[in-house]
Amino acid sequence: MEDMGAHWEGFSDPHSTVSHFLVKVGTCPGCEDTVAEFDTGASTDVVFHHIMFAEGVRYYVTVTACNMAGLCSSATSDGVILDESPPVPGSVMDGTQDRDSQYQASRTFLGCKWHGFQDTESGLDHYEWQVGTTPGDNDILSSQHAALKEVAFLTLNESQMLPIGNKMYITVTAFNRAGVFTTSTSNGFIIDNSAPEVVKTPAIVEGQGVLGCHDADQSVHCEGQLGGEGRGVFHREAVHLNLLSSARGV
Ligand SMILES: [Ca+2]
Ligand SMILES: [Ca+2]
Repeated sequence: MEDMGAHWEGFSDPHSTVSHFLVKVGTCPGCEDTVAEFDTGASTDVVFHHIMFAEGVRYYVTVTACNMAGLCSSATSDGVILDESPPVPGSVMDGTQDRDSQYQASRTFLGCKWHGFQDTESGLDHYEWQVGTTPGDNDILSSQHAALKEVAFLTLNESQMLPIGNKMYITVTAFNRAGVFTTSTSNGFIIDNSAPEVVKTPAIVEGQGVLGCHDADQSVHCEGQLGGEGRGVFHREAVHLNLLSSARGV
């Protein structure tokens, strides 16, 4: 960063007019270790050319106003940090569970979680998130402001129902305090609101049906001798519940 400007106002003297201003820049309030104090005349704007301001360092501008009588008073800015580098990208998960989801049943819920964005120079200011049918797009949900929490969600109304079978991607943009941003996109999710299909309805005949079920990878795996017609293997919870109901004669 080579150029930085400063502007000031509000200096007044009830007894005589301000004759000139003195300006200096430093890395602490009132310091001049970056730009030695110089006279700007009556100008209340100044641009520092060809000064190598370092990233991530807070610079303070001190302005001193002097009147005709040679009396001066000073004021120092609260500082400015230069940051030209975007935040480090993070990773975005579809859905608000602890793990990224690939499928979602609801057509009116949009949500995501993210982590890993950071900016060591100026820090993060806020996030924005959007949803599209291609990575980085926003044709499903336009950009929404998100505070410095690593989760965002909203409920759509019935007229905005999410499409079935189209992969959708969530993009999160992290802004640093200098307004420089970086984006990361999820690997996508698909709406699947249909129940699993039962290819062959299991039948339990008294004395012949045996069912054993166990949990495998969040889906339930049932296996057994069904109605004397051979072994069947069924996946997914809905089938599992139906099978158990049948097995218990409910
Ligand atoms: Ca930065
Ligand atoms: Ca996903």
